[in-house]
Amino acid sequence: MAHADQTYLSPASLPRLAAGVATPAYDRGAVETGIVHLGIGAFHRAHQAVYTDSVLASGDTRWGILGASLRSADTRDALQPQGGLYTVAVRDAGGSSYRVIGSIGEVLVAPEDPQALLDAMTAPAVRIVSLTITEKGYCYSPASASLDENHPDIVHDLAHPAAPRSAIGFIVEALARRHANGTAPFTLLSCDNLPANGQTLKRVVTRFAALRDAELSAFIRENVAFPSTMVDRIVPATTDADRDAVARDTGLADRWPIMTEPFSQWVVEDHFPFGRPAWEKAGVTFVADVDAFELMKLRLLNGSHSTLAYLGYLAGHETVSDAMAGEGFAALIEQMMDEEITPALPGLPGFDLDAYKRQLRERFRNPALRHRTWQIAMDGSQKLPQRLLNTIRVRLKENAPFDRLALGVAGWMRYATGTDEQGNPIDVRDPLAGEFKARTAGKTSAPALLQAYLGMEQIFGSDLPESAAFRDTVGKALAKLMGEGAARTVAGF
Ligand code: CS2
Repeated sequence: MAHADQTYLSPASLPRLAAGVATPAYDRGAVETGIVHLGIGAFHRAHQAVYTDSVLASGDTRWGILGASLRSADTRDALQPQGGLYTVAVRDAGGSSYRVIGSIGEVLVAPEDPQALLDAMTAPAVRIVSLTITEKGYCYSPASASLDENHPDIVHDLAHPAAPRSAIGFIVEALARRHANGTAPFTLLSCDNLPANGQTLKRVVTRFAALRDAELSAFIRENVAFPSTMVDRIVPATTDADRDAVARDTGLADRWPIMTEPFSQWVVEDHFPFGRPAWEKAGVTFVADVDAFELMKLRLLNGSHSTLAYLGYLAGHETVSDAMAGEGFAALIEQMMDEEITPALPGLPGFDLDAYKRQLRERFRNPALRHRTWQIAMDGSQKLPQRLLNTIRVRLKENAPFDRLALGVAGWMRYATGTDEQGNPIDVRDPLAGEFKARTAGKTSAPALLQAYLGMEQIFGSDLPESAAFRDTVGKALAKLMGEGAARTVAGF
């Protein structure tokens, strides 16, 4: 932790930063709020806020970000005393470099004052509402990606539209108010790791709106743009040791600095009828259709990440780079990428996929990141379909083998039982954790466990449980994992 006598980062203390730390090269006082961002967590602060900081520095000050947390006050409490400023530490084996970001102004905590967030979202100068609310924030069923109308927040927001809890409730109420006032709508920019994230957001938003008012839903369908995006940057949770390192290296303490890697990528569909920042100046790629990029990233990066997380955790590896160094892991991931995922991807003409995959494995090996397997293991129920199961569906259709993908799925099944290979409890964080517990209680054999999980249609749909090839392949992997343990299974694969 920072010491009491340390000076904290703030607009007034900026001149005391160590030489070499980049700072906002623009007048923050002149910045207008053009973007409201829902879900102002570490990923947003390492990614979209950094690109936007560069646009502000290029002289276009219309695109300041107002951030909102939909749950906890942590980020606001950390950033407010710093005037919104925070440090981004970029780390790899060669060391760390630092940059102070100034694109975020105010941060609101939605549950404290939903009205204040709705006011911000109805301001005419706001042209974009962006989101990093994680998979579960979409209040949908992961297998079908359609609105879960029984979700408690959705039920609440339909009953109390003027005081919403969910991102979907805030978006629809803000659009309704803008429509009623004659203010043009905003563009909705999903930056979460979902396939066709713009289309998915449109589906849940218009469905929710239809449950309120058919005319409103039709208005949104016809007038609101939902460009899809592919976002990529690895951002491990910040630790107290990280805070100490930032204070030591930059000369100023930061209540919540962000740790990340040198790599960053953002591919966006260029559909912003009400204007957008010139993010291309900051390295963003604008395309007509992002699907192929998104599937490539979700299946190769996130599919491998989740596989490393479950099997790595079970084998006793604390971080992704530790897991990559474990016997058999790097080979498993490489073969999974080359033999099982690549043939199931749509083509990306002119794109060097081999270089992309090599770079991914290098990124996983980054020894300076300390990205915990436990962190990536969170919310598996929401991640499995787009990361592993959809690839398996393609392989099944082609009668092609998918043993490594199946081992990843089996790793999740074993992990989600909540007990590790030494009999110690696992802290399983997942909106469906209670259901895993209830379904798997007392089941000790692989076939019984498999049967218990396959009953969860919101994860597996109805097609996979009916596929004999799926049941056999995942069942075999699970039996091996339970018999030999993860380390030996991976080493011998
Ligand atoms: C990770 C992602 O935690 C996770 O589930 O797989 O956050 C991953 O680090 C990012 O998608 C990288 O862009």
